[in-house]
Amino acid sequence: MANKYEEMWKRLDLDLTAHEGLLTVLGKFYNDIYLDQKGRPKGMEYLDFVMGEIHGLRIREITEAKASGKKVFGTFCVFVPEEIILAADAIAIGLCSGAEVGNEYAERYLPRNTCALIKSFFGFSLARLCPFTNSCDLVIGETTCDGKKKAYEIFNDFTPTYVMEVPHTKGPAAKELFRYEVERFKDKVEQVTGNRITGDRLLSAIRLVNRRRRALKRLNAIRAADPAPISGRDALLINQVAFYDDPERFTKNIERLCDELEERTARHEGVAPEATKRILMSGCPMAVPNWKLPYVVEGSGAVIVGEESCVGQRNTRDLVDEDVHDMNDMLDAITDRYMGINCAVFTPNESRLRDIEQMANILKADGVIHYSLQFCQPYAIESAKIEQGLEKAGIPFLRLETGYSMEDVEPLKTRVEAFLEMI
Ligand code: BJ8
Repeated sequence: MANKYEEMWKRLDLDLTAHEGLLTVLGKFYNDIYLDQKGRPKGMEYLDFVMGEIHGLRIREITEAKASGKKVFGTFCVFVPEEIILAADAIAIGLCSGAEVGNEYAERYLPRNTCALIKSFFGFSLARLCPFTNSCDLVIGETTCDGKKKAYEIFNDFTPTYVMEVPHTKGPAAKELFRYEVERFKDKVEQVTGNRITGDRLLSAIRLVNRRRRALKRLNAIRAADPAPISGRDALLINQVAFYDDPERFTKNIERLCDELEERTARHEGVAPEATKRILMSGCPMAVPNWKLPYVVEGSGAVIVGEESCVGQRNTRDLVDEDVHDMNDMLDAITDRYMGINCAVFTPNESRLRDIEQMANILKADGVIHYSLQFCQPYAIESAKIEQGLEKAGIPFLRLETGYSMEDVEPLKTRVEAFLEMI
């Protein structure tokens, strides 16, 4: 029987056969990693539903919104201010992908030793498997790492791509540059949408995105409880879905889930017994469906209690100041908030170490596992400094490098088990 979304996928120019294969594999993967968990909170049913419909209902919503005149912007980095997109009554979607798909296409343009995240977004797009990219009116790139910024030049030949300049230092000149870029981005979004971004619209978008961040911060805070009320896999999934879902609906559902988790905590209930080894993950962002390491860590008997990552606390820690009076104030507040993100592309980036230490203490982590994607120089190189710093602070540390393939699951498991034993 034909899938009820087949016509829509055809119109989006997907390769239907390959796409069906992808959904089958992902469905099985999701079952094994997510649905087989014991004692999941009831509120995760919403996330299961969203994931089940991620290429279906969500794409239909986006298609209908486009038919009514809305524009869609795809992003790859948490440095792109979503508030500006929403203020122009447009849709913002995170496009990073976490699966080894379409590598043979990606490698026609990119060196083999390119990080998996970059290859993956090329692969998904060139293999005609990503309904999100194909729904975009404009993709927004950024000059963060060298790999991404050079890849966008090529990507622009397939999908219109606009690039924001993100500086690599955090001094006053860098901040001024980014403030200019925020304004240039606002002009671009207004031009593409044909909608003027007024102060009122921008302020409500700031409040909306802040509400979502507050809900995610609340979730992070609840995870300090022992026993842990939610698994790291589920918390990661929530952070991943935040990039795709309608922000208002998502926030309501996460607030409800947090109510449930707080009740669980009060009853001293958790997903793993009290005193289970608690791990803080830190490093490169994990995009859907990059669930390998959390699966390995939790499958080895530990529980993940936090993510120092852009799909995690780096994306939620700071809010945009809402005490603003005019457009200038708001653009300044957006600049301040975004320039506080501690991505490894910045130098120096000492505040990231402080963040990790603080998270490890608040969340009562027994150890930190640092994850870098193979060929990601910023995170792999920075991990040496993180190791030194955590050693000084007496926090056990394990450094792992991996890609999206499942071939190294066993060696990873061996290293994680040895680490858990040691702590
Ligand atoms: S703010 S972490 S989302 S750039 S893994 S593509 S860095 S080679 S993803 Fe990131 Fe923005 Fe920074 Fe966050 Fe390059 Fe490394 Fe690949 Fe990476």
